[in-house]
Amino acid sequence: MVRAAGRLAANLARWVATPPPVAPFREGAFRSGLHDEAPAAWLGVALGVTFTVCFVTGLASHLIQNPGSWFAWPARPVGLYRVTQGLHVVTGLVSIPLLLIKLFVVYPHLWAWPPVRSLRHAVDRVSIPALVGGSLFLLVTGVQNTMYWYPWGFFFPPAHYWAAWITIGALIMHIGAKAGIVRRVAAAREPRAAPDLAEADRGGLTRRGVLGLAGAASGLVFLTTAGTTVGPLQRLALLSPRRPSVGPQGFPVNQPAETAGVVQAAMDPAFVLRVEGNLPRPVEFSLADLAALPQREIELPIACVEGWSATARWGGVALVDLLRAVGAPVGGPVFVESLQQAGLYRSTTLNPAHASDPATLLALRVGGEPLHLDHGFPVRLIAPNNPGVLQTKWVARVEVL
Ligand SMILES: Nc1nc2c(c(=O)[nH]1)N[C@H]1C(S)=C(S)[C@@H](COP(=O)(O)O)O[C@H]1N2
Ligand SMILES: [Mo]
Repeated sequence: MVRAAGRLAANLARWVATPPPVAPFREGAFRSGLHDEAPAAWLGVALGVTFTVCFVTGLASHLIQNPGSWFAWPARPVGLYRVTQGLHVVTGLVSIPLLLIKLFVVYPHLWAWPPVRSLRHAVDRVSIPALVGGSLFLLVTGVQNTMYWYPWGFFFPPAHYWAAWITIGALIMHIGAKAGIVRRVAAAREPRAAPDLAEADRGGLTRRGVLGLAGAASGLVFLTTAGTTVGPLQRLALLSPRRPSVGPQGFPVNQPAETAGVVQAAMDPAFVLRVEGNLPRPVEFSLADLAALPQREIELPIACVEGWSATARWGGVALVDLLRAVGAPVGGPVFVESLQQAGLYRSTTLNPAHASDPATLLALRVGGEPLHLDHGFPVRLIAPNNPGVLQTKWVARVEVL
């Protein structure tokens, strides 16, 4: 009995010590110096930075759209969301070539033998499927979202949001397991030049070369996508589905009036905007009534969650002026609802900061002209530092909460 157990233990030890005789497990199966820890470490550092920025900005966007009682997104600076969401989309896109090259550099480790060397190694190996699977899921669904391409059955925002938590948890475990390697690589000033030269002699890519390739590929992705929000780069934005100046009145449309099913109601000459809730009595405003109220003109960006953003000069009635005109208190939240009958973005609740900011408009004009039907004619909401999804178009009802 004891001897049988001893034999079993010895066999097990031998099995663990000897790699299986098939190719990927064999010692020296991957000879390229590119699968070295130095390129893996530097790519890891770059991905650590892009993923962290992408996660924090994504979390901000999620909280703005789903605020808890403890979270209030400010109305100033007016272009903050434009910057955070632009960073979210661009860091995500730039991560794609970095991640693909990193996976190429490190995949031989999948066949490391023995499969588990230590507790730290075990923790790292458990985190890898979550990290790789989560990252690929986030990058693929994120790109599809920017293209309005929803081939899957699930709803994008919660799936993307929860996958981000899983991925970032796995990333923290991964950083814990690999921090030592990164420190070692960063400390070695002249990272073993000789094998690098040998690689170059054979005409292959060097370790420096693979990092250069990663830098060039992510730089190219940056240059061909950032123009969706960075105006001067617009002409280079070949890979972006939206350019900030292309659309009616010089900026894009996410949801046209036709698909929102509002054409008739929006064009109805009997259109009125109803204001009700916490005020002496409900009041209805025709377009002529709205035009008779004090008018303001203000330059504000519109910044969509999908990354595009554009600045326009909006004109109309400030929400605070409207509230004062009907005798409603200023300083509380305000609910704004569209003519649109169905759809997730048919209404929004402005938090007190946005509702009381004098730049928050019920816009009637853009660039000096009446709004295009697809931009929300006759009345749309435009608030400073507010994500595009919350800038309700075809506004028909304002409720003071
Ligand atoms: N009623 C309504 N308002 C809406 C939407 C919508 O689907 N329905 N889409 C929002 C989104 S996602 C964005 S980015 C902006 C875009 O405004 P634009 O079409 O004028 O550029 O409108 C917002 N307002
Ligand atoms: Mo949007």
